Amino acid sequence: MLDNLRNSLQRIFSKIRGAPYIDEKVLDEIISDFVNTLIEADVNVDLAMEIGQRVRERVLQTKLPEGIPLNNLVMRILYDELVKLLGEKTFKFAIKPGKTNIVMLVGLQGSGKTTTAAKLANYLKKRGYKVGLICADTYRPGAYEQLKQLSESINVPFYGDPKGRDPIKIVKKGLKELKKLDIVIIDTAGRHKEEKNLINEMRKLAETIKPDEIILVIDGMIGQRAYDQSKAFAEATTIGSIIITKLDGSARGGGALAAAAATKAPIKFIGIGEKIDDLEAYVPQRFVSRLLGIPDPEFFTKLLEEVPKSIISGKFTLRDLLEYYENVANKRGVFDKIKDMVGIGGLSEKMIKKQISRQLAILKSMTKEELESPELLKDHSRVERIARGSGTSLIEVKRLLQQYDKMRKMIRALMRSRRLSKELALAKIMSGELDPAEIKRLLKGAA
Ligand SMILES: Nc1nc2c(ncn2[C@@H]2O[C@H](COP(=O)(O)OP(=O)(O)OP(=O)(O)O)[C@@H](O)[C@H]2O)c(=O)[nH]1
Ligand SMILES: [Mg+2]
Repeated sequence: MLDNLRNSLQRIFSKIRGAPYIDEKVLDEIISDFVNTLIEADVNVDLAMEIGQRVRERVLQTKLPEGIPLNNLVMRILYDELVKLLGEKTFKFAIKPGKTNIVMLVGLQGSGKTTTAAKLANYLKKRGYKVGLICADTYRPGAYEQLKQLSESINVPFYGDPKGRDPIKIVKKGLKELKKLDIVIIDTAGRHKEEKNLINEMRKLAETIKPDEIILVIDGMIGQRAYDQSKAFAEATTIGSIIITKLDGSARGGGALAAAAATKAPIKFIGIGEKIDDLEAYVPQRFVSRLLGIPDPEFFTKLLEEVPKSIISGKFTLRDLLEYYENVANKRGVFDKIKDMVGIGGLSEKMIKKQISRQLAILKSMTKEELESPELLKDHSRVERIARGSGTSLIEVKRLLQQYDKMRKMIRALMRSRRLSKELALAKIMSGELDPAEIKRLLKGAA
């Protein structure tokens, strides 16, 4: 669905996630990509630019919570703006109990009314309602047959009169026949010599039948023209809600959704394919999350949450490193992964083990206080004592301290940005899962 829009947005988001740092130049690149992506999806150009401008202001003006990388803020703001653009509010399709709810579908020729009528009937039937369909389209040859067949395929009652000419009469008769049902969906004509006649017929039908809900069906392929179209229909009758169809194929679907949302009309469903099951309730937050390739909207709402104190207050000490070496690094298979971290890439397992045993010796030569408070090791005489005591060299001790410092920064950054405990953060670093760009970003963020 909306392949172009989705691909471009996902490319932008992985760029944001992977960026080692975001300065104004990078931010402007991201925003310009974002704006172009919206315009390509047929979002109104002025609106797209306005959104770009607002993103920029919001990023620069929002105070970043402690320990949260700027990347998160940019992702969050883009997500928010997309949700705002595409609807924000979720409108439920309400069915009044104890009566036959009459739902009338209207829309221009070929917008997908007949298909959608059957999809909606199927959707509601699956949720336990007794649903029926009425064909009130007396213009389109074959309209009767089309809906009749669809009704049979989903096994719901159907009424129509292939010879009838008056839609009002047909609907009245149909409603009598189907009066025991919870919901009756009326499919109307889209084909008329003049659009004015279509609107007139629709208005008359609505005044006589008094449907509980009139749904405007809009073809997603018309893009931002959806704005004028829904306005025109809304002026003629009370449009209760909107269904946008063909979002599966359309390159302009994003524009159509945005345009419909801009009229403040409630978009309740979207059509995402030709098959009977290709209709879904429209929830903007969920829709945007899926567009961005992260199906869980919670991811975005949590991006700026401050990390619980209990997690980030944990301090990574030399004792933690000692314990890690003692517990984990002695196991087989870990050596390959940790050799980059301890700066001994290219060595055989035997050599690595030897290196680690030397590092262990260094750590074991430290006092309890030194293991807990590495700042004590700024004192050169302590470093000398440790080198002598462990049978290693000054250089080796200093190198270990450097490595420790790097790990400490990365762990702190990981604890804050990913809410990992100290142990998990260390395991992540040692597992070699982090790529160089991410390591650079963590070190920079922690500096
Ligand atoms: N890909 C795709 N095609 C759709 C969707 N909804 C409808 N269609 C197709 O659009 C075409 C027109 O659909 P109809 O349901 O006949 O449209 P209509 O509004 O009833 O047309 P008229 O009765 O002539 O006004 C058909 O080929 C449908 O299969 C959708 O969500 N995705
Ligand atoms: Mg039709």
